[in-house]
Formats: sequence, structure tokens, C-alpha cells
Amino acid sequence: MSLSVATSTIRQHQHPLVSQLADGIEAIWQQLDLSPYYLPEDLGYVEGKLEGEKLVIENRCYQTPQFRKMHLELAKIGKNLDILHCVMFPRPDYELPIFGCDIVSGRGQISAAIVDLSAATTEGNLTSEYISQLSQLTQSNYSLPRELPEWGKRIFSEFCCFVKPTTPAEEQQFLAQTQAYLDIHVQTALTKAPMPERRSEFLSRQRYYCKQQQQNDKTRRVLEKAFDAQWAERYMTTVLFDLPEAPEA
Ligand code: BLA
Repeated sequence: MSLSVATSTIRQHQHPLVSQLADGIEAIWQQLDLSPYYLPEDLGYVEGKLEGEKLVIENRCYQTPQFRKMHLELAKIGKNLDILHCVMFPRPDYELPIFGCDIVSGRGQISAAIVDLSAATTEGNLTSEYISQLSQLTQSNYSLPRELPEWGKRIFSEFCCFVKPTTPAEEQQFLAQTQAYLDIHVQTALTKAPMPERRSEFLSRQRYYCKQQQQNDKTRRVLEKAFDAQWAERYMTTVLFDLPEAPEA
């Protein structure tokens, strides 16, 4: 295992959908009042080796009055595997869903593209303002929808889009759909006031979301091969899906 710190950017060497979406996410984030969010110091930029190929991970992380942690991660493994991972965790006294998105591209072909706004409430329902705005978007159809793994079924909403895009047109459709979800989310978040009395409810839901995501063995396997099991565990639980503080008893 080798780790090093550098400032280079891998974005221009990634699948075009990955770099376009990364640019799009950051452009929309500019509408928020961003401050930096500091990841554990050695985990901001990391390099490892996967089956002899170099793995590079680049993280950008912010916070705002509404969001505890807005994380955009780009990873490149050798010449073949490109990954975009993005999660926005609301501050736990806001009734806001968790925005999540993942793109996995192997040998120039995207195998998985997923985006969702996942509910903040115990029952797992989005609020009516989200439901009505998301329902008004033009219906997107893809020729290869994918089935959610078991761990995802209880956290993702009915608006979750999980597909393998098969053409450049479908890739652009996924880009547009993801940006539309994010636009709705940022605009809605800006109108919200905190609800401290429901904090423990929102906190437990975020913890449940993280626990479920930590069960994604496909992510874990890539990280274990490139680093080792202990490193993968630490990365998944402190960088990708860190649990917010436990709810007060
Ligand atoms: C799938 N995620 C995957 C796959 C890989 C990764 C290799 C399998 C691709 C495939 O099934 O075609 C790998 N993803 C990574 C790695 C990182 C990453 C290494 O983010 C980071 C370093 N995953 C998320 C988020 C969501 C998510 C935020 O990080 C959703 C909001 C979902 N990824 C997700 C799902 C699958 C996946 C649902 C499919 C899992 C399966 O089919 O079992």
C-alpha cells in the first residue's frame, strides 16, 4: 500500500459523462453558501494499487448552513475504471432528503449510473414538495434499467434512477436528470428552516442510510483490492458514509 498527497486533477482523463457531471454538480453547488469541510487529512487525495494498476481518488468536500457534508469524489483505477461518487448529507435538524449519485464506468462503457433523493423521515417518504417537483420532470426512459441490490431497496425513493446507459443520448439524459434532481434539491433547501425538535428522527434515518450503503460489497471490493480490508473499512465509514453523531437518548 502506498499513499501520497498531490494536487493534480484526474477529471480531464475520465469518461466524458463523469467529468461533465462533476462540472455540473459543482456549478449547481455554487448557488449555496459553501465553506470547506475537512476530511481526515490523509484521505483527501490518495493513491493505491489495484492488480498492478494505479488507483487515484480525488475528493472535494464542502458544507453550508443546510448541509453537513457535500462530498464529490472522482476515482480512476488504471486506464479502465472511472468512478464518480457524490453525496449531500443535510444537517440533521433539516427535513431534507439525502442526494446521492454514483457512476461506474469500465473500459469506456458505463455499467452503473444511479441518482436519488432519499427520504429523511423514519417512514422513508419524501415530503410533498419534493414529490410534486420530481413528478413534474419529463419522464426519463432508459433501455437498460437495473435492479437495486437488497441493501438499497429500503433507502432509495420511488424516484431513484438506476440504469446502464447504452447510448450517448442516454448518457446525456442521465446527466440532465441528475442535474434536474440537484437543482430542485438546492432550490428547496434554500427555503428551509431547521426543525430541532425532529433532529433525532432525521439523525437515525441518516445513520440507517449510511449503514445500508456500507453494505455495498462492490465498492468495498475495489477498495480492498487497491489498499487492504482495514483501509477499505476506514474509508467507507469515515469518508464515504460516516455516521453522524448518535441521536440523544
Ligand atoms: C455499484 N460501485 C458499484 C460498482 C462499483 C462501485 C465497482 C459495481 C458496478 C456495477 O454494478 O456495474 C465502486 N463506487 C465504487 C467505488 C466508490 C464508489 C470504489 O462510489 C468510491 C470510491 N454508491 C454510492 C452512492 C450510491 C451508490 C452514493 O457511493 C447511490 C446513491 C450506489 N453503486 C451503487 C449501487 C450499485 C453500485 C446501487 C450497484 C450495486 C449492486 O448491483 O450490487
